[in-house]
Amino acid sequence: MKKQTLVALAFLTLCTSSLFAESVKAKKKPYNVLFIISDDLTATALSCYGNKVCQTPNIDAIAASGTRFTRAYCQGTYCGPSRASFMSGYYPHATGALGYSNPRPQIGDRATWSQHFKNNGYYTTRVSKIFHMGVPGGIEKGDDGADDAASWTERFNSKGPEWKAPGIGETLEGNPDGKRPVVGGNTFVIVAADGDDLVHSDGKTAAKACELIEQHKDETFFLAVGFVRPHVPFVAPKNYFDLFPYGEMNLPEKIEGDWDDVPKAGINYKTSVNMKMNVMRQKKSVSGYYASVAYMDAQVGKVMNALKESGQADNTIVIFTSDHGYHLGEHDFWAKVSLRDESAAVPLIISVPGKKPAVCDSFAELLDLYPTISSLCGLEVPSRLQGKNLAPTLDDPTHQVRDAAFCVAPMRKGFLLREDKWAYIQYKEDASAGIELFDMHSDPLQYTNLAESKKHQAVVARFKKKLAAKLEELRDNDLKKK
Ligand SMILES: [Ca+2]
Repeated sequence: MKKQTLVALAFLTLCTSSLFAESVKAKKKPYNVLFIISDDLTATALSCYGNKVCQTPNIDAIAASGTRFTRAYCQGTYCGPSRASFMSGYYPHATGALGYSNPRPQIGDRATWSQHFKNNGYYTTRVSKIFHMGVPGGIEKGDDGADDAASWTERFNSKGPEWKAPGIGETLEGNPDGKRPVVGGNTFVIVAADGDDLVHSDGKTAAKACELIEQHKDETFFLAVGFVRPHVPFVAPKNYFDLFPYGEMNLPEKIEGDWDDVPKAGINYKTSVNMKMNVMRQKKSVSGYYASVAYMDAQVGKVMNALKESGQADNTIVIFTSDHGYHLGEHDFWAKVSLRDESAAVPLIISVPGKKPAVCDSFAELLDLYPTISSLCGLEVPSRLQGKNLAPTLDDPTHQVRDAAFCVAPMRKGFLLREDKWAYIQYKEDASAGIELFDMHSDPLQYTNLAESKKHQAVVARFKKKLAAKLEELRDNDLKKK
């Protein structure tokens, strides 16, 4: 064969193979989605958000490969309204889903977030808690809770023993003389449990998620994995408790007269006082919470490992978040519901293959997940959705999506507008149950309420108007046309 012919043949082969590569690229299957959500997890408990005691290497690894949002907020500060909101794509006061039911009656046949993916050919499944489920009650039963069947191709629950798990247990709440036995319900209880990770709900959830990834790796999947820790009861295998001896736990600084300038509605529903927890029990609460976080983080690691082994990591968008935050003794507040930053802010990491890791300070809302992930996967973004598309922040972390985050605490008829400089909290739509205003530049831990200060009345007036306009805007939506 002549040299020229050989060169021509080589050139032709090169062209065909690159054409082939192009066509494979064009036909490449759409991104899978792996959505991991923890329950009652405050960002402040994660090492990638600066916690020095509680180490969360597996969540940190997702943050190291994705965009970590430093100012992400939930839309409702407890399970029911928060989950109904980001799954439906509407604010709690748009659907009226303010309690523990799923939003289906309010949204009619409109597709929820996962249902939108299902309608677009995705194998769509959830393991454990995505819509509201009672913890520990619903987990002990292993039932569907307030789940929405139409949102999934398949769904799986992870029954667990919760507070009944054998081990060393103690009730911390309402137990000043130490005589109260370990109890169920939404109560501060710790159990350093016998046995391994698989005894508990989250261990089973991780195992099922790993199995599903392997089974469905050749399809396009939307897999939602809901861990129930660190929601109370703080139950985890004993080895996780050994990492956090309670005597070594530090409590947030306590300031004399901290509650004096706060309206009654602003004192959280669980406090060191009404829970009758002395400093020892407060430290045991922090230790139990961290043990639960470390246990949950280890389960996240198992799922991420299965994704890697499936060969799908390069084609899967991973999201890690929580349904709301949590107090661990700041202002002597505990748990959720409060509209302070510890409770209203959430950890949020979005990792998209091929995009540079980054930290983004734009205000983000969990409500943004539905439009953002739909857009990243090339699906239509329904114009009726009330969230914003965060995708531009993943290419340019300095991009600002909104000037304020909005969050509610229906149990307290409370509203939060969180701007860069100000956190404005109002109780009742007419503000008759009080207002809190914090200067987040000079007082980031929110110790001084400026709502009554003469100097700040113009700021308060501006926020009153802004809140009324926000409520009006979000209530003016397509849900009226049933
Ligand atoms: Ca929750």
